[in-house]
Amino acid sequence: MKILIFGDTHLGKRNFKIKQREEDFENAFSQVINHALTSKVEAVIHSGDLFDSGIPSISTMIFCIKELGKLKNGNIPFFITAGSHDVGSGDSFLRVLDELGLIINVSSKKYYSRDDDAIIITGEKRNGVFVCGLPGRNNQINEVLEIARINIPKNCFRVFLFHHIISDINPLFSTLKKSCLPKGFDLYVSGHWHDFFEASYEGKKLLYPGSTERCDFREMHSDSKGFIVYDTDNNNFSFEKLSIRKSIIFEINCTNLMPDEIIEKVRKKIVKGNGEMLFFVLKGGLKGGVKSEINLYEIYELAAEMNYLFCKIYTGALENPEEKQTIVHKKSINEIEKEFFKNKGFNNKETLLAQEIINVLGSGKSSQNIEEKINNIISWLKGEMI
Ligand SMILES: [Mn+2]
Repeated sequence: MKILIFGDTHLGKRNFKIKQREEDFENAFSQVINHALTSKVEAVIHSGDLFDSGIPSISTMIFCIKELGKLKNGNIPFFITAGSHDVGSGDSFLRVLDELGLIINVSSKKYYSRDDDAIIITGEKRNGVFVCGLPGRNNQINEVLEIARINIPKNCFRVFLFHHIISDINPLFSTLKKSCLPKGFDLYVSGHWHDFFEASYEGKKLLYPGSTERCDFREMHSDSKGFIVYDTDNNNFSFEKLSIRKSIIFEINCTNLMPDEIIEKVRKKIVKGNGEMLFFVLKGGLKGGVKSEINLYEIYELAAEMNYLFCKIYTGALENPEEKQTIVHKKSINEIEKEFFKNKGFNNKETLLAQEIINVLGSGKSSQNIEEKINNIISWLKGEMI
């Protein structure tokens, strides 16, 4: 049995504000759906961030409904968990797709219930594949998993689906302790991390398919966007690369150059293109003049003439001559927050209160701790502010 796994498709994203980039994201999505249909997989699993926003544009909705309709006609179930981008402040378009029978959103409320101190998680089984999991937006995820109870069915292939970063990938961005994951599944699948990543858990594979297109400049360096085809008979998989628009990045050392010389150096790099995205990262310290003298518009025009989709020049790492002596003072988050609220016109007391609220809302600590802090805020409000 074959299962196709992909995620972080971010449909509707207008990368660099260019219409063609929105189409590129759709194109990548269609390639995956076509592969699912032609290679006759038993199920498709999407690891979240189907859309770039909870309420996508009408044209994005129509595109998605048409594509998912093809899978439905082919009797291929589409399992998904809501990613961090799929959820709007109110409702999400995933609910519409769910009601239309186009997707099985295993992070819908109906799959969670309480039983005394436990949270019961259920899922769905189609074509011999059982999927259950967790939604992407939940900063209490480790606590939820500690009290979660799952009745894992037998005689089927069992997948646990989520949208969180485990510390194997990056301890700094990690939101889920791998050891908290439930045991007894045949495969673990997650999204949120936009590169392919393979780990293992309890002797089973834990896979991140990565995103299907490059979502921002940081991803422009990556040349392996794709999806996973998992074979349940031998527990092996292949990573299938997608055919996506090329991006070209040049780092230009501008040390001891004048603005005119930099423009010349950049222009020489712009040979005939074929719809690629072109990036220049300028580095080093100018010999004279200032970086605002570099006419970016002139270069952008040349890139358009030479048939690039678009061109962008980053000058953030380029130093004006007088800046070389500047000592960079690293600010703490606390200082940055204070400055932010000061600029908003907050007084000292209001700033302290705002920081305390950020502290409470952003904290993933135990509910007892939060209760204590909220009580502190309330008594503060009573005594100080009113
Ligand atoms: Mn994402």
